[in-house]
Amino acid sequence: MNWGRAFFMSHRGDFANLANITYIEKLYAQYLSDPNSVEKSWHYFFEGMAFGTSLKGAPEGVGSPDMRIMRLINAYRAHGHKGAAFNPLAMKRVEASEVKELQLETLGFKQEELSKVFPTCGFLKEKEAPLSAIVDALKKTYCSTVGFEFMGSKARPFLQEVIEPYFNFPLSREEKVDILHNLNKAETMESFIQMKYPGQKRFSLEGGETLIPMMMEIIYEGAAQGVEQIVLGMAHRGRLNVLANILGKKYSDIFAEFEGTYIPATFEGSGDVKYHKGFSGDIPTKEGKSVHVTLCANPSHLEAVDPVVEGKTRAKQELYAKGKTNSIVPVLIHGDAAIAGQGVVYETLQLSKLSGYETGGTIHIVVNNHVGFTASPEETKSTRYCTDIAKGFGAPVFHVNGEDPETAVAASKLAVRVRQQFGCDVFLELNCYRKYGHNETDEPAFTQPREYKLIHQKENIRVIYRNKLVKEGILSKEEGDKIEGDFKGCLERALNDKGEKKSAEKEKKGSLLDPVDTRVSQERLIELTKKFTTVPAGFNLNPKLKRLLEDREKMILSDAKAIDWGMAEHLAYASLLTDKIHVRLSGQDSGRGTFSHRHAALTDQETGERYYPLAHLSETQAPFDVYNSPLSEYAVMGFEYGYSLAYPSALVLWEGQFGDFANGAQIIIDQFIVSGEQKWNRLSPLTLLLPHGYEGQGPEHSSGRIERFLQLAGNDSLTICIPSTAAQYFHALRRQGIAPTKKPLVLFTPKSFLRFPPSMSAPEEITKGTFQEIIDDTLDPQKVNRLLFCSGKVYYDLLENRKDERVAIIRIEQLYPLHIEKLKQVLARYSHVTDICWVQEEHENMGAYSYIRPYLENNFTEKQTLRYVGRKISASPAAGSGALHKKELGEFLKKALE
Ligand SMILES: Cc1ncc(C[n+]2csc(CCOP(=O)(O)OP(=O)(O)O)c2C)c(N)n1
Repeated sequence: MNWGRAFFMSHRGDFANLANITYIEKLYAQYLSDPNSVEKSWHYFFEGMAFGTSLKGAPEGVGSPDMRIMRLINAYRAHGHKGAAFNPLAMKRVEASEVKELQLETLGFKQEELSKVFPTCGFLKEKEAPLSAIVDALKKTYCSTVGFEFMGSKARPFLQEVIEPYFNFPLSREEKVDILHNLNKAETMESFIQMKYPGQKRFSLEGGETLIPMMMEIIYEGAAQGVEQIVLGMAHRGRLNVLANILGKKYSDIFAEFEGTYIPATFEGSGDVKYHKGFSGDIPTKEGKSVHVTLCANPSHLEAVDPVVEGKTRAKQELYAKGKTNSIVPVLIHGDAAIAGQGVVYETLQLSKLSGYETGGTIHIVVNNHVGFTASPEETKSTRYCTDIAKGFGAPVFHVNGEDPETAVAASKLAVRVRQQFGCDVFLELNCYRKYGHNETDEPAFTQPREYKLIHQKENIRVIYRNKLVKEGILSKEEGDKIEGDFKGCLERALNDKGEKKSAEKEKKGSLLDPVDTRVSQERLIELTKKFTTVPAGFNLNPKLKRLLEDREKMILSDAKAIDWGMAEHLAYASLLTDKIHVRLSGQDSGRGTFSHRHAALTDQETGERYYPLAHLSETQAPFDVYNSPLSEYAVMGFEYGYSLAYPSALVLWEGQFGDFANGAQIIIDQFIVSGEQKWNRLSPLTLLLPHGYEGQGPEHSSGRIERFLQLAGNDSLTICIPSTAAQYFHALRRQGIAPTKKPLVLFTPKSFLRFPPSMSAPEEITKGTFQEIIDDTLDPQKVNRLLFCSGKVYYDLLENRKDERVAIIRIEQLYPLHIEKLKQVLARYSHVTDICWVQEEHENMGAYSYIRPYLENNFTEKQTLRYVGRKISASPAAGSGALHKKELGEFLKKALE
């Protein structure tokens, strides 16, 4: 029986009558000669069939010769990497013959058939060849020093074309000598620092020096394929090497940082350790082009920089390449333990194909030294490879051997071509080792004795490669020695240069308390409102939204306090956009708004198409982008932070669904947004919109954790506001868009009172007002005998329950930086009042209380004291039951007002 026919009969029995089978077999023959000649669905069907049979094994000797060979070829395509020799630390090489899926018996062949002639199905030039020759060629192709995984990739036909038979990008003599130069630089720089600064941490690249020629190839091949800029993210290991030998940071500057007397003098911040710093350089290529490479500063927190790199790349693509992705490419260098363990890697990859976040594919290099600090691979991952996450995204993976730099370089060239041609992510896993411990003073043999016995016996990669070139006659031994000698001389000279000190470039930075004129005339706002409340003819608007737009149109004309928060936000964005300020807002459900208040994306009720009214204000306006993000905080906030760094003139906003969820991105907040300026002199104007307010919705829908942000703030590193009216929201947004001082802004925004009439504003407050850091009461101060200071929603609870006109309520709308002068002015008006409370709805150990207390007390008269009124200390942010929430509220309001 024809085995292929049996397969169809058993697997597709429902439609497989004989006529069908003849037809399918014809198609199959056509597919075998040219996989692209059959219709796509058949293409996938045949692929799946061959793959499926290779997985489950095939009955011996069954099937047409073509089909049997295709099964064999596909088995190598899918499983060849399991028999490839890319791990220089393998205690024993796994041969292809030991891999079950590649064994002849599994694939339905008998050993006796090895000498039998079979069709080669296009794998070899020859139409036919003995089975042994085909198997040999397959082994050379798929089980050499590079392991390929690409079965789920759209680049598969292209890759097969390039790889089969024998993956081989011939390198010129010049390219080979270049590889040696790069290995030499990589190794010599490390050993030089080790000699001159023994015992200092540098997170040496030794054992993984092949990274440097691979990176160079990505730059060179990138330039040849139209790349003009690379945005690079990497962790500690090998970073100094990349800074010097790729980006061209002066060796003397690097050495200077090793000196015990080194104090950073280039800006006023507190700085960072040398292996976290960013840098950028223009790298000339052989064709006379130049590639600008930017290495992003990053914290110790591994992989946290990934989404930042993506956001930065996206912003650059929009700014400099009209949104095209081919000339600006993100490259991420990972460690094996980090890529396998850190969830942000997954979150970042999840962004890779989404229209609001895609960057045309990232080139990933995983420096797999088979150890994470002291942990062995079997302790750090459940998957076969540390790169297995790539498969879920259809990204090809090339596993290369650091001891075969030529193939690693060739695979890097291939990775660039795949990225440029298919716009997808691609992974290069550089299998290597770590010559020393986690840092240079660590003893690695405590935990990896067997590996380190092997590592100590190893010849340096540079020496292995130099000997290879000498053996091949490409280089004489003397030429090899000269390359080493020359470079050492260069390092010695740099060591003597390092004394030069850079003088501090003290930029004059504005204050966050400088007033900013955020007013917009009513005529202009009316004009803009007409635009964003109109949809194109024929657009099927939901009737409720039709009413909402009509209401918005009326709000701006009304004399009453009719402008709600959704409208105020629209007015702020519309005015900024027509001032040519790009607005980008992203977060879960940001288009409509979690609380159905925004509706910046309207959906046609018939076609499902989206219309963005704010993108249709004028021909010359700046772009308006609002994106519903995937359900991630960490990566999306990181992305927006990166975007804002590269596009500081834009108003970039990340919105939490509830402020409570922002702590999923705590690393981005702590390590980048708040401290980035102090550590790296990097200013980000990112805005975080964090819905906050106690409304009885339980512990995870109440608090954006004001206390955390206040504790993090210092050095005027950010602004923290909690506006209580729609107009204040408008002014805060506009101020952030146009203020010359570009710093992050954390805006605690309301939820239920998005539509709460007392918090709405009259047009006048928008057209004539400005952001008020502190809002005093309007009572006659002389009659006041109690002062209640507060922030946020509790103001309205106090107002509603106030019976006594002698109790003044003062709102602190900007918590950081606190406007001390204004605070003093307010206190001066009530200097006779001794009963002063801080009232908050948050628990005593949360909210702004601990932060604000000293600021208030330091400005009190001797007779004045501060009383805390609010919820008691608690480990949980809010009560789970609505009734308990109300009871607590009632109790503390009573204390404040009675
Ligand atoms: C998020 C995070 N957790 C823990 C650490 C501490 N740490 C620093 S390096 C390291 C091991 C990293 O291993 P790997 O990713 O394989 O890179 P390698 O150091 O081997 O190059 C750990 C756990 C860290 N820096 N970041």
